[in-house]
Amino acid sequence: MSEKLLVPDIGDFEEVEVIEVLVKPGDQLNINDPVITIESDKSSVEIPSTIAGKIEKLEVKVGDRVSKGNVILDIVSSGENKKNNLIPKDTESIIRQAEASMTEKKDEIKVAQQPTQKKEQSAIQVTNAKDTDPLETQDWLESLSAVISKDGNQRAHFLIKELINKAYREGANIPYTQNTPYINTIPPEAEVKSNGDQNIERRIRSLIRWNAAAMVVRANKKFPELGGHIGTFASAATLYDVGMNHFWRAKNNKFGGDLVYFQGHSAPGMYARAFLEGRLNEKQLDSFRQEVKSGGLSSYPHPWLMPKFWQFPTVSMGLGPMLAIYQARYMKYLINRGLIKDEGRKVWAFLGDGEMDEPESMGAIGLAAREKLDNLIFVINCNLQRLDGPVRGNGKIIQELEGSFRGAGWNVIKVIWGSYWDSLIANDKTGHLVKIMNETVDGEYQAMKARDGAYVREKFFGKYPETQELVSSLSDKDIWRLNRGGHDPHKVYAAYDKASKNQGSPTVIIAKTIKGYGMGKTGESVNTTHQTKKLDVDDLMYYRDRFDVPLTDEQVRNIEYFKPDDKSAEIKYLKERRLNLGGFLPERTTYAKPVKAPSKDIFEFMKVSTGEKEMSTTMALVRMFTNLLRDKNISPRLVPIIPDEARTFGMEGFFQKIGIYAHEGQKYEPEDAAQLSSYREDKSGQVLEEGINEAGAMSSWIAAATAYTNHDIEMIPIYIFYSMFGFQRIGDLAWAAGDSQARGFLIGATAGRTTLAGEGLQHQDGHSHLIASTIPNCVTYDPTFHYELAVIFREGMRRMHEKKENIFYYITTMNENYPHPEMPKDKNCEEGILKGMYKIKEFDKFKKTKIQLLGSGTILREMMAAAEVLQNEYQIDSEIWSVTSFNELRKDGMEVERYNLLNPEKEQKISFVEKCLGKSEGPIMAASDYMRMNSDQIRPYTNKSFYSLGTDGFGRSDTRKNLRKFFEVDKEHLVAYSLSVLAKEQLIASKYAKEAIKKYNIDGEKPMPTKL
Ligand SMILES: Cc1ncc(C[n+]2csc(CCOP(=O)(O)OP(=O)(O)O)c2C)c(N)n1
Ligand SMILES: [Mg+2]
Repeated sequence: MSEKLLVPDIGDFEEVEVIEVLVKPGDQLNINDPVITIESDKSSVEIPSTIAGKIEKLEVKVGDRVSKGNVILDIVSSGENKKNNLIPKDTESIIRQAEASMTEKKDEIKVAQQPTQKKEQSAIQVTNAKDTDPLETQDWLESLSAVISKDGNQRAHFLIKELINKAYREGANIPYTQNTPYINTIPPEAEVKSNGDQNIERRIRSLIRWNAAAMVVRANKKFPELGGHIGTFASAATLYDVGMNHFWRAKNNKFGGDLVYFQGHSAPGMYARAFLEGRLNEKQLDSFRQEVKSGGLSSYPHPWLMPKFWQFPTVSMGLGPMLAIYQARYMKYLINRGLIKDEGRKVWAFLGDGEMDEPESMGAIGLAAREKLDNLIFVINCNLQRLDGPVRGNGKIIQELEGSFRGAGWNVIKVIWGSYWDSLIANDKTGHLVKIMNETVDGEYQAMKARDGAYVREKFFGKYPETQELVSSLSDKDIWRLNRGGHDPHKVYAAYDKASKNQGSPTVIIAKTIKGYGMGKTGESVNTTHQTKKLDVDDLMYYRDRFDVPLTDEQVRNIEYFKPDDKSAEIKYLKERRLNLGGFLPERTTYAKPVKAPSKDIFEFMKVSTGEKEMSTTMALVRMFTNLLRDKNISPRLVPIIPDEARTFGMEGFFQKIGIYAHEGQKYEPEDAAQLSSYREDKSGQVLEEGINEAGAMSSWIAAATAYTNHDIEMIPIYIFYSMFGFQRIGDLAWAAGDSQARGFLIGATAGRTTLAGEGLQHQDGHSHLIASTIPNCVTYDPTFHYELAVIFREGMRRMHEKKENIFYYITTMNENYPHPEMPKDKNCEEGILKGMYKIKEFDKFKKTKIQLLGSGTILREMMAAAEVLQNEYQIDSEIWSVTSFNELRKDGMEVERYNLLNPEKEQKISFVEKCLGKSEGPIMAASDYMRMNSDQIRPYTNKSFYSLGTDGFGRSDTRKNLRKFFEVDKEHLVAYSLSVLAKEQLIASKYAKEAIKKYNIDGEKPMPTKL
């Protein structure tokens, strides 16, 4: 039966041009196969077929204008005309598996929730002045205890919830409680026990502690300027060791590996463990923080400096937590798209309690809960101190974090007290002990650990007679031994076990520790702990004794490392544990297969002239994506990342075409469901639509850009953002991306201080290229024409994803519409585009006076227009150079200059700038839509007179024309400035310049735009 395929609802657009016809009569069509591409002045979008069958006749051709309801083609339908929900086959089976395992696990939970035969637990009865009827209170509490023991926790929760609901309905004003008491979340009887050998684990941990401290002390003895930290790892050693011995599975040929973000300045501990494991030797430990010579160990986790060891750069506080959240989210994205298997891998992130004050640390915790990231575990090392002093002297950081994370929907596990406290808490019949625990502020907790048992007895237990009595049979030494949860391997194990099994939400383990644990008077719990990097002999002896390190006094004085024999029980145990867990950690490897760069054909359409048709480079980019999505090899690897700007960039067509990733699919019919560019969310969606969240979007990009190492799959992330909200907004993350050896594209759209008209000071970017240039492995381009973009993009794919170079690309695109010429036939053009400049046009009719005009981005077009005026009205010849990247030219110039200076006797090399301009005639004038410093960068690499123009100063909202006039980069200013330059060089009389200034109403008295 013949049917007609009609143009669907395309939103607000009417009479839209057909720019491509992708099918022909006789073709067999499947549902969703694209048939034509249409393009408005804002966006281009493919129209997919909603009918399967054989095409009889085409009713449209390229250049036609179509509106909703127009016939595109006639088709003989094959009958299967329902729109499929296109989840890839492998994804479908993965989802089915995951769902099946979820039901199994649910059953397990049910079993676990059966009332357990718990030992009789006395209710904690906190004496409370507000309790007007303690007997009644007791009745209620006993009833609750009875429910818990008879029907289990879930029933108790249910009843409490019902009570609260009832109270609300009755009008009772129930205060919001975000906290639980200041005790461990897991009661002792619910703790899962470790099957490890605790004695041997303690001995191993002591050796790691010693070697970590020794490494820092030795380095600083040799070179006091090196720095380092002892106190942080000292507080976190148990937290790491339990993970290393029992939980963290390494990557190997059978398993993808857990991903662990180590707290940056606890790096010495990781090196010390690697030393015992035989992965690092003494010589390497002795080159801690001396990585200038090869083999040195980097101060912090820096994949750039130790590419086979560190996976994640974390030391800039706040980046670790955010990157870890998006890493976990990205892992789920890859699973839901069917690109990796769901192996139950986890992302663990170790964070400092001081670090949690960074806005980035907590900024994405809502997303983690919303996305149900049960593959994510935060461990916050609450040693109550940061660098200067207490994190919350007058408050309680653990409670504060608990409230925030609970409020956000996380599974919170507090590990506050060690096992020695268990019996005290169990015997706290009156509730006074927990009351003190709740009342004591962190400043007091810290001070107590800087003193001794007698002080704790007096200041803590001494607060109430009941608690004084509770510890009356304990000596001061016993009191001093009452340990904190984060130093107790049993408590830590139980918490990790529970966290690993949690489903449906991310987990945060909030562990209480002591900063500088074991460092004694000079370093334990004192405000200066953080920066302690030298220990005197007495401190070292104390440290040795505290952890029973088998070293003689002489060896301690020499600060010797200690590594037991390879056949010792300790080393065997340590290696065996890691063998069981699949290998060593951290370790950075990659087995990703390269992605072959797309064939040049894909870009061919960008090398021909657009004729009269005007388009922006942003639109050209979107067209290019549409084409890339047709390449079966490339398409699945593309990860478009957009922070709520798809419509700004004309990319809304991707919503329908490849879907927006949403882990729960789409639970609603979108308002615009009938439209071609409907907001389609999908479990296997490809677009990461991040909302107004540049830091999050960048974190997603980093996760995708390093998938080649973390997931062994090469992906091509393309993050498109408002260029002003790029590097200056997320500069630190971009720096971390460089360190991480990220590979992918960053696109600064709506770029250029004067090109983005109407928006104003906080929108108009005239410096992102300069910020980008600060990152050594970031390759940047500011192209003007669509063929430049095509050449740059393809080469980027080839270098990064085929040749696996550890670089990333920053390309600016603009929103100014103009026609694009065909690519010049000159065989050197492509090389020039990539190296940074090529001659695009020459005027040489008069052969009297010449000037070299360099333009970049949209300002190149102003320059070309100015050259025409100079030729036609002033008989001045010119060569016009399209500069695609001042940054790349500078890099080349620097390298060549350096070589020449270091090799004075050898034949001197010539920079690319010099190759282009060395033999040219006349002075050089360069301009871009960025600060003058952008073009100034190449000034040292030419021996000619060089003048640069640019958009220095704050932007402002106005028309493009007025902005260019204001910043003096419009055609008229460029003509006048060219004449002035020539006059200054004494190549023409100054009267021409003066006349031009007058003619174009240029006010010579106007202050610099930087002052306006
Ligand atoms: C963004 C940033 N600001 C400042 C620092 C310097 N710095 C390094 S560690 C530290 C204190 C960390 O305290 P905390 O997070 O509590 O970790 P702890 O050492 O106590 O475990 C500071 C201020 C940094 N690394 N990054
Ligand atoms: Mg701290």
